[in-house]
Amino acid sequence: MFTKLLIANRGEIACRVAATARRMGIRTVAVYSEADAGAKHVAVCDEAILIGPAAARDSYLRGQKIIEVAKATGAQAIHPGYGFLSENAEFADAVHAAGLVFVGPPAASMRAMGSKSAAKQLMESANVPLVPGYHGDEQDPAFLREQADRIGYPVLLKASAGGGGKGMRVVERSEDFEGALASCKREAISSFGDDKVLVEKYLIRPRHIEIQVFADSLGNCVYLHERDCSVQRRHQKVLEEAPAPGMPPERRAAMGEAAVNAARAVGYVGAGTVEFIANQDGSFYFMEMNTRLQVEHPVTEMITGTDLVEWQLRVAFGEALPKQQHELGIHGHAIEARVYAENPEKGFLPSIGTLRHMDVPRAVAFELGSDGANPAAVRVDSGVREGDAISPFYDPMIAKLIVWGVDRTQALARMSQALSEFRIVGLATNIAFLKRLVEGEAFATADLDTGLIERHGATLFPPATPAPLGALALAVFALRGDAANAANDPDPWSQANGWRMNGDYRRVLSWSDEFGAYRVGLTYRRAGLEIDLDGQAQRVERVGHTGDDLALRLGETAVQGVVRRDGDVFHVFTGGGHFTLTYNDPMAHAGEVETLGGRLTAPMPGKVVAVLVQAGATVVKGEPLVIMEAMKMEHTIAAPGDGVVEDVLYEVGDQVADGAPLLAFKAA
Ligand code: MV4
Repeated sequence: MFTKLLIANRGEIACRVAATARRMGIRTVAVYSEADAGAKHVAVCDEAILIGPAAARDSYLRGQKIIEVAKATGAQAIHPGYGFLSENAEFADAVHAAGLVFVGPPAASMRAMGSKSAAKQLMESANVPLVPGYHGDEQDPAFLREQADRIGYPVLLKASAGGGGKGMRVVERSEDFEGALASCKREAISSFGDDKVLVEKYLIRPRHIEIQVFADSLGNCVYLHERDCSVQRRHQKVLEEAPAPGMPPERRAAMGEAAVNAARAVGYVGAGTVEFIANQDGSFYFMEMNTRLQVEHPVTEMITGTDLVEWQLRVAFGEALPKQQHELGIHGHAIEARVYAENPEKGFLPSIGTLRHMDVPRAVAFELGSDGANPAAVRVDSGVREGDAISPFYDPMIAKLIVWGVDRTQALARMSQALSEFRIVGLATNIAFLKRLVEGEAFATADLDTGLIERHGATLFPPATPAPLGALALAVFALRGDAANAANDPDPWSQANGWRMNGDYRRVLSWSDEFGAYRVGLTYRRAGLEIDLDGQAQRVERVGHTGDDLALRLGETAVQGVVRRDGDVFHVFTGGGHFTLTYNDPMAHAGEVETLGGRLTAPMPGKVVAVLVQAGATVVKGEPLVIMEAMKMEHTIAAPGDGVVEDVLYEVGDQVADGAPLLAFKAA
């Protein structure tokens, strides 16, 4: 086996490959750009070499430089991950020419699958089912229109050199054909430099079902079953799962064998994915083959109890496949969600920023797989850590969240729970969107097709709602740090029961968000705390906390959640939602307090409603000392600096005149 592997990638896939290499006792070499100097993948590898500036074309796409680094560090093999150079035949050739091993398929297989129409012609001869259509070299418009009439409308025009949905046109009627063809050719020539077009029967509400295949260099080739990747947005996968809901075993075998035929037809070696498009009735057709390991490979690993990167390394080293077809059963169900730094409410714009806070879901106890494999029930593959910035130079993926369940129902429940535990502060994410997707009727009932997200836009992008009282209550308790140390903190201020030295008193705290200000009234009674907002009042008390979770009882309702403070911004995660509340801290105006020779005087006539310190207390700048009520407002008299309160001159309930000295204070 190799002793040293260079990983020619970054982010989560580089970390993921490094994890397997380490487990196999293979040393790893990372390459990184200037923007990634402090990145996680650099930290997890044994060595790391800078290969250029931030831009991918000056770093991760510099094949020759990468090969030089491999040779200089004594790496025997290069793993390309996915994206970047992973499907670059010239790079694969150059790696071989340098006497190194490219962990992936032969360059010839990449080239064979590179052109859509060439691939389809090859598949036809390999008995792989194709969508009824024409993908030959004849491009005469009248001829192509005859083909479309023969196929039957609606038909789909596709640029042969196209991909990812670019350069496609749906034609509903024969009379529209030649106009659409001309438009499709214009786009193809400008986008791909090749205006060759193919015509296909247009599938309505299709599903995207792909088969993981694996071939070794000794002639063995197996399929590791299917993944349903229908939940996409603009040809970007969002959720993936294995196995595909509702897949009958005989169809699974037929698709698997077709995929193996496709792989054999191009002399494939290594991990590959054959993508099919399927009708709702299950009929399936070859779409394309991806000659690399895919982002969504973990769902396959979880249901088959395999490590596909280990398979890649063993096969690249010349070993036989670790398992044969009959040893590859399906155990349970796995779902993957791609967590991105993007803002669904703003058209999924990437959200650049720093992960000021990142809670990842706790891995649930292992479950025994059918063959003794232990798929971790919750897995997070991530290339970033709390405190990292999401770089604007690359794909804004934060992590892949993968869950396993004994069946789809359990996997769904675990995904929903795991997404609730995935809390990020510092930039916008798609987590709430993913949660709405997973919990939505369509996905939950496996009513899947590639148009799901588009069709359910209204429920997936609900208008933002004002913070509920429960969220504000959680923020109030977090303000006091109740979640942390109320039990043993003598400071009367921090007691959540709010009881004060004498009598009830009420104060108002103010938060705001895009909906405006929330003036939250807190009335401290001997019986406990009452919270009110817009006239709605409820008793509230803390009933405990587990870890970071605060648990409150609001009236008769249980409220649970986590609050993460980022300065004056309170991020309240509760009920599956995330509310961003900015605290309007009256202390912010502490400077308005007059101090005469160390005495702190009343800024106006009023009533003392709280005395928070006793004579002799050592205090720090800004610490609340006395609260006065005047003109229906509350005024907190704060320590003007670090020092000692030498004397407290009034009690709760006392009326004080404007300018009256309230405390004797001695600055430190
Ligand atoms: C299709 C199709 C319907 N009918 N072909 C999109 C890009 C490429 N993967 C092929 N694609 C499609 N080809 C026929 N004959 C619908 C799509 C399609 C799609 C396919 C898979 C996953 C997501 C998709 C999103 C939109 C359209």
